[in-house]
Amino acid sequence: MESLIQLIEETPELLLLGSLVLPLFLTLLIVVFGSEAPSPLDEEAEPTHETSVEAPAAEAEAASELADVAEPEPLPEPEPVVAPEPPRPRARLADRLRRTSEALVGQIEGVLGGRTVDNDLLDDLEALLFGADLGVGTAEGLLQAVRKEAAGGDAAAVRAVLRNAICERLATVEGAGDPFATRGTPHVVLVLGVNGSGKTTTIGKLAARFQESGKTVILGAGDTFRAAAIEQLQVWGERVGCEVVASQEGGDPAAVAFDTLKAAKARGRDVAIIDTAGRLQTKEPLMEELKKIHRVIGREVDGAPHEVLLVLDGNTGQNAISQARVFTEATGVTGLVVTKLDGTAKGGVIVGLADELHIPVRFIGVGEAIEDLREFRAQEFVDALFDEGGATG
Ligand SMILES: Nc1nc2c(ncn2[C@@H]2O[C@H](COP(=O)(O)OP(=O)(O)OP(=O)(O)O)[C@@H](O)[C@H]2O)c(=O)[nH]1
Ligand SMILES: [Mg+2]
Repeated sequence: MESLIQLIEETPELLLLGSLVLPLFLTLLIVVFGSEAPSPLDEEAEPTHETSVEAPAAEAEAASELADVAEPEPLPEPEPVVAPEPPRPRARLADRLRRTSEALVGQIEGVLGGRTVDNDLLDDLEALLFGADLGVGTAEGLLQAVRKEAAGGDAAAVRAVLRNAICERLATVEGAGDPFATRGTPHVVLVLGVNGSGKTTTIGKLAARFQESGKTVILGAGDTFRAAAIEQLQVWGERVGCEVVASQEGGDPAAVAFDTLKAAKARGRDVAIIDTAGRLQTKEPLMEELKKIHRVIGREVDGAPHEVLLVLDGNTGQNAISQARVFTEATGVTGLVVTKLDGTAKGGVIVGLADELHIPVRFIGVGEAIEDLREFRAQEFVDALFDEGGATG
């Protein structure tokens, strides 16, 4: 090393030469090996295809290792399968008739207490029967039966006599045969009643029931008074899956009835049900309009209308009897539907209707759903009213 320093001191040209050659030598090295040398810029470069493939592979490997030791992830809960809504179980008739039942029979024990049937007691019983909206004549008739058959008897004897007497009266208005049997082509049902009695709702329920029994149905929106009434029937049509024939608001209801029957014939529908506007039985022009609808229907289909259903709101009590009288005179009502028996204590009116008018009660309405339209069966109705032995149905 000393001799190298001495040599440089003696020949300074050598240092100059070395300072020129060394950079050249270094440059040559960079040219030859530089491309393989890592560059600080390389770290910021976009990942290449190669790296993007490798990374997940590495991750997957790591994950699979973890999986060997970690608790397995719980599987996600399976999506609940949406099952079609099961048909709703029909409510017990006794539950739906609870308020009328309480008004009519529920208080008998309270009225009688430990007493037996005598004149004083008959006065109390009379008040009870009037409270259930049976009507004067019917209440009198029932009291007469109690006087004759339960004199000296107790509460159980009175119940038994009332039960039999009511059942006898109701049996006279039980419609004969299948209410969904058809008698024409199409079978035409005209539906009448005062405002809000439940006509349109009853038509919707009826259409559903006819269709369930395998019949095809067409509806006629003969209540042209309000656009909302037409829409209400159309909603039922959609719900039930049947066609609705309708005109503009304010159209002629007889023309709608005519169009409905034409459509029913053209399309081979089994049943045509015609809605009408609610009308007070005291309004003469409106009753005349009903007669016109009735005539038009009769001209279009032989023997039609095969059924003229008068819909009565059970809440109206005794007024239902006067409504039934006037509508029957105007249009020859063939059957009654008594609705809203689920929400009233005045359901006893059905006994009064039977007693005074003798028009068959085809159906009763005990709620707003399709299954709440029940065929009227006297025995079943009385069992529900007296609710002994857990009447069902
Ligand atoms: N709780 C109960 N409600 C009922 C029953 N029948 C009908 N309704 C309800 O009574 C109301 C009137 O029924 P609608 O069918 O519109 O009566 P409507 O006779 O067609 O009435 P208008 O066309 O206005 O004359 C509606 O809210 C129905 O849901 C029933 O049996 N029970
Ligand atoms: Mg209506």
